[in-house]
Amino acid sequence: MIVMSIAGVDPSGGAGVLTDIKSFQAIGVYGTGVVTALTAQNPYKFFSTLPIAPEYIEKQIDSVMDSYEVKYIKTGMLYSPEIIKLVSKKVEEYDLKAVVDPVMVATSGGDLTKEDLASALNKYLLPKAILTTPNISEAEKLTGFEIKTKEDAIKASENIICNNIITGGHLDGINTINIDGEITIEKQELIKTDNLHGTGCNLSAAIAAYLAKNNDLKTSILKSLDYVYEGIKNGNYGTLIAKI
Ligand code: PXL
Repeated sequence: MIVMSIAGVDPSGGAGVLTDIKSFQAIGVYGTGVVTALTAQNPYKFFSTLPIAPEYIEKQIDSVMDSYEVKYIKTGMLYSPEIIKLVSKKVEEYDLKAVVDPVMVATSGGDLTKEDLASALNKYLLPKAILTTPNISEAEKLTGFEIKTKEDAIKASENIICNNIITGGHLDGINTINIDGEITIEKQELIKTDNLHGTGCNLSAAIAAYLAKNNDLKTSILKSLDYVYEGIKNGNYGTLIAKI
């Protein structure tokens, strides 16, 4: 079971490709990582971004695919519409099952995107994704709806163009799951902490890993919510305790 993260690098290891690989490892799948951008940051401060040329991202994907059989991937920070288009092309070319974390703004407020990415995600990548995992503000950007209540989240969820989970860290712990139009509300207790950097990355990585281990989509989502929750409870350092 080989999975791939296509995402940015956070050198402090809490978000992006580095933490995705830790989650893959914790759940028991072999992780590969394609880098879309370097960042200079730590959990508290974001300094800058250096995007990788789309042609070189393509080369990375091709070189992994040349020797490994990868079915499930997760995408994180894609930075620009050009990179989104490229990733969408490769998803189609290799028939990849993509869990898309529609990263737009870092928890620390950093520059993770060049411009408005919501329309490029909606146009190019989400139509080919098996799942997207927006938080509340990303779901608002994808749909144009304001989300203040559970009912708002359900309405937004029904207007995202692929299966989705709208995570509820900023909605009282109410996670809204929509698989093939069927809504499931999964409420989690909120943990008081200021260390949430990279939790979204770990959620989508875990879902790709559980899918690669032959869990169905709903089971993969529920196991991953549990995995990230346990990680946060334990200090969110690499979310190391996985129920395989
Ligand atoms: O959590 C969003 C995210 C994704 N990818 C990278 C990041 C962050 C947040 O900081 O740094 C590389």
